[in-house]
Amino acid sequence: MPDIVLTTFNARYAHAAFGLRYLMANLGALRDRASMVEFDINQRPVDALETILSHKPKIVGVGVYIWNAEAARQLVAELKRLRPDVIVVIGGPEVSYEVDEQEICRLAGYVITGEADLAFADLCEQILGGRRPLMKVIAAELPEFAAKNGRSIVLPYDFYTDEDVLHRVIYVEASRGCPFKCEFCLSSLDVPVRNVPLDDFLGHLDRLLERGVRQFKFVDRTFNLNLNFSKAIVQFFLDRLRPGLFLHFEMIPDRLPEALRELIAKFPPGAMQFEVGVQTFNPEVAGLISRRQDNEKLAENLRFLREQTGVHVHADLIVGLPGEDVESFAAGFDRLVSLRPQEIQVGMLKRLRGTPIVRHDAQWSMVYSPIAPYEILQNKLIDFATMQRMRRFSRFWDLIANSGNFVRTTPMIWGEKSPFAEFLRLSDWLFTKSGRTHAISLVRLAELLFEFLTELEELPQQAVADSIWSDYQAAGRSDRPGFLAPFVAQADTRAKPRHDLPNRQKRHLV
Ligand code: B12
Ligand code: SF4
Repeated sequence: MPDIVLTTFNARYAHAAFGLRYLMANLGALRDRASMVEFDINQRPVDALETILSHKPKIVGVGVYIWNAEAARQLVAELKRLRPDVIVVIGGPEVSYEVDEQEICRLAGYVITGEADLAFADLCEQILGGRRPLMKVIAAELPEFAAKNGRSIVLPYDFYTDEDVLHRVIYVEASRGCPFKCEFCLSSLDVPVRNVPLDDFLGHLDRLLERGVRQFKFVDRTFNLNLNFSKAIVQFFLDRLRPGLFLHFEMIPDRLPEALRELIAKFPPGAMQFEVGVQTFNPEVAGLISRRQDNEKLAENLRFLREQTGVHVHADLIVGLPGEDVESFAAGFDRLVSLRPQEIQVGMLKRLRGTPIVRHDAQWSMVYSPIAPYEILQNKLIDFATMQRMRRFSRFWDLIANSGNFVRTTPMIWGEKSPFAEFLRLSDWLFTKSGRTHAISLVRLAELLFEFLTELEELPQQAVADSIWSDYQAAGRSDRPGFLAPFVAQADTRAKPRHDLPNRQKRHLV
């Protein structure tokens, strides 16, 4: 029976807990006395507790994040009721700030703030050695990847199990930290950027490839910060191109030097995905939230990616930033649509614990939900009712445009007009019609889209039907929906889908 159980609730089963694997890998001599049990937020905390207690642990370490704040609180509360003798150690971004304000921190025996790769091992050693520290809140010293003196972080990749390799996203990390200071982001509080030891890291990537991993998600905040480093990693994969290889990177959008461009352009369509944080195109708003961004360079880079590479671009915009009204957001959205990223994530601003965005609360009358993920409810420029419309806009954009289910039909929604204005009109209409933003089947959505485009936008029925039918088949379906029967033949003209890519990306490719 292990003395230490490390646990967390992931956002979904497919997301493995990378942080816990770091903690396991760095337990040193205690590694054999520890085990890791993971859950996802769709599982009941009480059932998770039963599994955890069946291991009869002395110490339970819980990873607390914005997506599991409530589940983790319940787990710890019930655990302490049942087994007050078990020592609970919590850590993770959600409990690294505002510690005094959180019930889970009051309930836990210890809270380790920051990067606990080494600090968790030290604490366990003290506790199990009968030397319990008096201080409840422990600020982890910044661990190093290649320390000249003292301990270095051990990379955790051997802790991905065969089940992880088969069924889950494999997270990898080439660097930690971010040099930028965007006030809404937790990474703005991070300390200097540190690279992992390259050779060791590439050796691990090689072994993961050998074990069958094809999809790698880099969690680096700014993958393209250090050119030589990012080039070496991209070149590594280029030398090992194989069917199904899929690499996800988060990029700073205004930095794509020629040398990196050349390498990226060599990857086949769909093999790379870039998450590009645009957030706002309004320079005054960007200034207010301390975000440095060259909009012209960003646009040029996006154009390059879309015109000269097969990269799948996922770009982010935020609704509700201080100083940004709907008109300004609309202008930014339209500008982004014209740059043709495959996906635009319209994210609602969140007040993450510890982030300096709160300095705008009074001046811009920011009102956030007190419940995780702490989304904006209204501000001085966008009232609650309008914010709700924007939330629905975001959801419907995800269902229709980002999903890749309506690649050809989506641009018909605005034609020559403003994509924002027309999509907002559709979003308002869809909500009036269906009364919901979730649990709408694809066929129903296609039918509603047909009705909107032909009756409200007055587009020719045949053209809209052809477009929807072609999108429907491109998504790999052949059952002709009833509402299309008067317009299209039952013929199966499905394109052969690529089986080696994630679904959404695959649909955008067809
Ligand atoms: C992967 C990821 C996700 C995955 C989920 C992963 C999972 N396992 O379920 C997905 C994509 C679903 C996701 C979603 C979101 N995410 Co996210 N995500 C990440 C990301 C990119 C990587 C996390 C990671 O593995 N990091 C590497 C490891 C080594 O670091 P770590 O996890 O922080 O672990 C260290 C410490 O936290 C600590 N620690 C961790 N566990 C434990 C346990 C114990 C016992 C102890 C002592 C210490 C400890 O020690 C670890 C080692 O140093 C981070 C950014 C980043 N690079 O960290 C954001 C991040 C965690 N996400 C964040 C946010 C805001 C979100 C979203 C709200 C974003 C959005 N716009 O919707 C959503 C939440 C959705 C929801 N349902 O509410 C914030 C964190 C906010 C918070 N307080 O938790 C981060 C930090 C991004 C940021 N810069 O702001 N995310
Ligand atoms: S938004 Fe991106 S660039 Fe800005 S602080 Fe966060 S990780 Fe860094």
